[in-house]
Amino acid sequence: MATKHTYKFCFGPWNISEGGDPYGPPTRPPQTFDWKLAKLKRLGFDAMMFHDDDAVPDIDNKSGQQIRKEAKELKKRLDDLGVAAEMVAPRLWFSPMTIDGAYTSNDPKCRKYAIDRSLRCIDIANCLDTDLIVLWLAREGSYLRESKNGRRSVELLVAAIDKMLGHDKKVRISIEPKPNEPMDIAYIPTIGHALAVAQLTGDPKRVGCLIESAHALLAGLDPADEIDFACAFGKLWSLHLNDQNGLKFDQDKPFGSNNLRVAFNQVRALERNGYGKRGEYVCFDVHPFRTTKKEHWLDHLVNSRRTFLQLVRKARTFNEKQAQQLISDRNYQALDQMVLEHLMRG
Ligand code: GLO
Ligand code: MG
Repeated sequence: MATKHTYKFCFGPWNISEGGDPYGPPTRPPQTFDWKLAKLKRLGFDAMMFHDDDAVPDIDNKSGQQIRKEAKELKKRLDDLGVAAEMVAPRLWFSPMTIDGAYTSNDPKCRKYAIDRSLRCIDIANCLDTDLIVLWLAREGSYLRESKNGRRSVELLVAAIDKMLGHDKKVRISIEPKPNEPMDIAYIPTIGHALAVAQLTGDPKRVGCLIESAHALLAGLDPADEIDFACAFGKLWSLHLNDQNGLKFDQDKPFGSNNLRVAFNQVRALERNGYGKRGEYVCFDVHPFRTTKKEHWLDHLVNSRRTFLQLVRKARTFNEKQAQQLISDRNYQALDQMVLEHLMRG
């Protein structure tokens, strides 16, 4: 029987995007960070996730002292609004220093930049009172395999993570795998890869993972299986729910938008593993469609949360006893129909 607990929700400032894509300019005017923050609580969310430069803009041109000062000012604003900081992620894919990768760049100066910036990111997390750092390894891969050495890249990743673990004895690192985009092929495409890398670090207990539904789908995997796999290791520390229509660009559609059954199975996996009971958040890494009008700007977030909660209800009212009988009888045809009818019932 599913255990009952309430979930806490989160999104990041980049989830209120302006509609630009590689083929055309923004379709909505920019909104300020303050506007986004003010909306968060009102929409039923509890926390915000941050890139280091969402928290401290223009971070590369500021001293360590200035960065900590601005992060503390942000913390005060978050406290006043009753909003927590879920995690901080070093945005290692914008700078000219990370054109050829960050931790796995072929240029030692660029690798040093990436590590130094990650340590500043940990300082920001400290000021925001979160011990969670997320590493989406955006440019750790290659456009052509001959340009890098895969074995060395694993060693460089481990060395970079070890530097972070050494910088702060309490920090936890969550690796967010993705198989491609922006790279042709990435080095850490799945949760299995992320957790295997964790084992090579100096303190594997403090290295876990973050699952994004769309990234699992892009790797040809079922996100629910990725959730169960990570939870079997006690390593699912954050979650980016969204949806994806097959092997296309990373679409970041609203949760459940493309495949309700796959979404239902993710929620069932979260329920059976007690995700959220140790303070983990359900984050939606979703984007509004490019066509979205200004007045409907936040609907993808509201809808994702609403779908999630309805699927929690569906997971909790799923007739497990009947399902077990069908499983014992090996009547998977009836089980299939039972799931469909359960999802179609109002
Ligand atoms: C892109 C990623 C991205 C990360 C975010 C946090 O595909 O999902 O949105 O989650 O930058 O590091
Ligand atoms: Mg993500």
